[in-house]
Amino acid sequence: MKIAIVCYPTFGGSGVVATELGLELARKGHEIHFITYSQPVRLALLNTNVHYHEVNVPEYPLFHYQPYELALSSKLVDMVKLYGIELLHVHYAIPHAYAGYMAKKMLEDEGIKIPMVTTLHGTDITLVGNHPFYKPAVSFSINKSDMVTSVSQSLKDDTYKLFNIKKEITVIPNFIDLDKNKVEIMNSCQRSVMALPNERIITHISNFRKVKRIPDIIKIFNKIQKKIPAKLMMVGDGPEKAKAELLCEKLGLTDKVIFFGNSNEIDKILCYSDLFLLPSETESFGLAALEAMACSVPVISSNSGGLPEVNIEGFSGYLSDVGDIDDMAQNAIKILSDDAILSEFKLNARKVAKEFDILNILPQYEALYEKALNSM
Ligand code: GMT
Repeated sequence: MKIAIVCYPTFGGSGVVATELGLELARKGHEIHFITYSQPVRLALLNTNVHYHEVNVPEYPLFHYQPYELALSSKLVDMVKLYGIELLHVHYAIPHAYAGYMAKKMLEDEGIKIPMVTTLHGTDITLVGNHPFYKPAVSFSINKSDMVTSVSQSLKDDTYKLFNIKKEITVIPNFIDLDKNKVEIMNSCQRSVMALPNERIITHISNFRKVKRIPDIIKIFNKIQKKIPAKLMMVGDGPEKAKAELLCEKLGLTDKVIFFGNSNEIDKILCYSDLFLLPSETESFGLAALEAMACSVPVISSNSGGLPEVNIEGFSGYLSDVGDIDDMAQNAIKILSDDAILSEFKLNARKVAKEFDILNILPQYEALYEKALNSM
């Protein structure tokens, strides 16, 4: 199949999922065209099956806001015609499904029919999309998609609850490539550079937005390190980072907390981590938790959104109510204070991650694409 993938190219989980999906489809022989405003961060090498087309929005003083959706829909039309693309897979209802629908209509005018699959990732439903300014556009874009998927059952339920959706939504969970560089990374694991042998290493990875409850992470760590020698690795960048650095200073934690900024090599940090913290306000899936579990790192998380579908209570980690930092710290200490318990949780985390192996999930997307093509 010739498939166009439209996504946010940044460090967020949706961009990672879209990129890894495209790369795996390309390995299976499909021709993949990434269409976005900059090259997706996890898209390293292009080849005959992997193409990247940049959407440029010409600056013009008349436009107070530059019209990205307009440029994207025109680019989609051009690329579909030039490469004979058969299907659009857009990640996020707004603005991607919105622009995709316009492209479909323009192509229809020229006698070209092309199906559009929309994957919902969360922010377009639970955070931004639910805002009255966007709600009609989100409902419209979902209802006009040929096929709709969501990354968790929780997100599917929320979508039906919050919007007037007439389309069937298929749950296809996020996935992980379990074998990627595993041996090489484990062999070059630099634990001794990061912490003393008796210290546990705790990690958090995100875009440091408010929804991630960054101060909770610092406060949980503060409680843990009073009982167990530990270091905290904070990976990523975003609006809450400066505040987090100040909080660490206030609590006297600066020599125990390392802020890495954005990283393309999170596997190398996760390989020496003992515990992952994700106390988010809401999380449609929690891809970062799955990435940690794939590296045998147990997870202490909130129980919001799709997290209970990924992190299994008392097995791969523990889940607490949003904001319950005492419970999260206690659970972390329970896992970290005993070598045997920690080893068991590490094994379990990897076991759960195996259920989300890309090899199990990819055929579900392929089957959906076939169905979408046959429906035209
Ligand atoms: O979590 C973020 O802030 C980034 C956002 C994104 O669009 O990349 O993540 C959303 O999509 C991910 C991939 O499907 C999910 O794993 C995240 O849970 C979801 N974030 C939220 O629901 C807040």
